[in-house]
Amino acid sequence: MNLLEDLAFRGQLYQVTDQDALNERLNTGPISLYCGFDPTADSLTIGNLVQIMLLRRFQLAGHRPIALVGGGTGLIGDPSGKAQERTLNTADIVEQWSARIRGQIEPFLDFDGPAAARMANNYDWLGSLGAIELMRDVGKHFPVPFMLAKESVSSRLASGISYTEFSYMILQSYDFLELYRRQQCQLQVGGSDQWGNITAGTELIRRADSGRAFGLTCPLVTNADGTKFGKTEKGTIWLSAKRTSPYEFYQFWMGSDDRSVVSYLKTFTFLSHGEILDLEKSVAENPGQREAQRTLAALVTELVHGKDAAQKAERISRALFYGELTQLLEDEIEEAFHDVPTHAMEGAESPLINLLMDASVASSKRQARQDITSGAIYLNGERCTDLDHTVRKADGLHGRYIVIRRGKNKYTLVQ
Ligand code: 485
Repeated sequence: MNLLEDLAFRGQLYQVTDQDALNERLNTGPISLYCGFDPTADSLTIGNLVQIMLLRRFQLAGHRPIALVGGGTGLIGDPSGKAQERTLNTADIVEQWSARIRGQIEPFLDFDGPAAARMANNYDWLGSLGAIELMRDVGKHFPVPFMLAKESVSSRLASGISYTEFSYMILQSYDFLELYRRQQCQLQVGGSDQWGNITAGTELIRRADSGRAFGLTCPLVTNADGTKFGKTEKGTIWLSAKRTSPYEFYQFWMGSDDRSVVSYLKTFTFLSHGEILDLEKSVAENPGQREAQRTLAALVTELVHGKDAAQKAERISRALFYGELTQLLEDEIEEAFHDVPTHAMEGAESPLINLLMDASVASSKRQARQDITSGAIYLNGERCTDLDHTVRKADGLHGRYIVIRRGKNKYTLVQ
């Protein structure tokens, strides 16, 4: 099976400028291709991971990926898919974020060998591009009606768009031309929101250099219920461990819906088609076992955070699931419960009923009693139905933590 067939199996082909011609081109030998990432935050998200994986898939098939960080375009702001004008960030911030993002992409690609990857930063050429040169040599190739017809612009004509964002597509097109000239880059990939910018680039290459280049987009990943992918109640799922801990990251994938998990396996793992089809069968026949979710969570967490972090996340997850909290190390407890309500217990001991009220687990003494007698209260994973129980500091995990669980999954961490 060739690369485009593999991408089709994985649901990664949304639009291609000329699929037959691209297929032919890929069959004649290695191609250089690129994808751009704008530094609009200090970290990429799992949305960007789709294209990082795509670059890697091309590389594994023998092609040469270029990951471009938009140190220049990040100063301007892409209107694609945005309902509102962005606020501009300072040059300092954009430079810092460019370095972070570069560091996040690099581990996924191989920088040696015949299909060695390259990194690029469009500030290197956009930073010194003169206004006269841009408007005279590049602008001439952009008829205004062509620009107005792009979805990214037309959708903003009523609500408002500055000349800055209106011109963004010219810069992205210029990047493509630049990489076409410098590195014989013949293909640009991106998410479906990038189609307008990408085809503006192939058009510029044709007009300016009579050159042939291709564009390919992937569908934007969505949740089964149509909500925005990669967002949880707590926010976006980032690749940076500082923003989304490896355990939260793991839990996000673990929580995938049965209707989506197979498509996530196709998009976010390098599993073979056979392995994916086996997992699809397991979703259909044994959904309760969540084997597909567990495989997905383990593989993506390992890919982004490494083997140790993935195993740790798995251990925390299992310990919570089976209530085996005593098996967790001190830092694992902190990681597992870093976002649950906490309470600092005063003194070395406290009657359980009082503690439940002090820690706001129960709203009244009556409620506390009822929760205890009905068996809804667990201390460090053990059910406690004794109304006279006294919680002692000495019983704490690692001498300092009591994890209270009320009902199925309402946790409070007592220190
Ligand atoms: O020459 C280029 C310069 C910048 C860009 C691309 C080529 C970045 C692009 N304009 C953009 O805004 N991309 C988004 C980003 O950086 O977060 C997202 C896209 C998404 C996917 C991802 O980047 O919204 O579809 O392409 C990699």
